[in-house]
Amino acid sequence: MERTFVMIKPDGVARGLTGKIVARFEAKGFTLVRAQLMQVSVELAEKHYAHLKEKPFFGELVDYIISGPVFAMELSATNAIQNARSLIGATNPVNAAAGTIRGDFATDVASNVIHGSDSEESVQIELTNFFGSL
Ligand code: DAT
Ligand code: MG
Repeated sequence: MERTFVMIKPDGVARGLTGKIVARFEAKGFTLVRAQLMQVSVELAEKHYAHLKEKPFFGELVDYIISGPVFAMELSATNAIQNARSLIGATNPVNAAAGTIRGDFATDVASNVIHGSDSEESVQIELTNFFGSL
């Protein structure tokens, strides 16, 4: 079993999509290990998106992720990282296939409803950043 970090972003929580999204992961075969509804601080947001610091949309991205509570999750499954990315869909909802979370619930890359870690290294960093422990 592998674990991954997934976060429903503020627009997903505000639109009442949390239950539907968690159900999709459970239906696929993921186990929910830990979860918390939490407010992201500016410091955590800047750390989480540090790799995008030079992008023109960085400020907007930080403002968005702190705009309301997020639902942070640790999920476990076989090939959890890749399976979660497949369920989530392409970064830009325009390119996200129907049946994926972004394909079904989002239209705009700047508010694309959900985050999923992209590597074992980012899982470790993100679980630590969001839950305070591995
Ligand atoms: P992903 O979330 O699919 O891993 P990423 O790590 O490249 O994608 O980018 C993180 C987030 O940054 C992404 O979910 C939405 C935002 N983002 C990426 N490209 C963007 C763009 N061109 N304009 C606005 N926001 C963007
Ligand atoms: Mg990413």
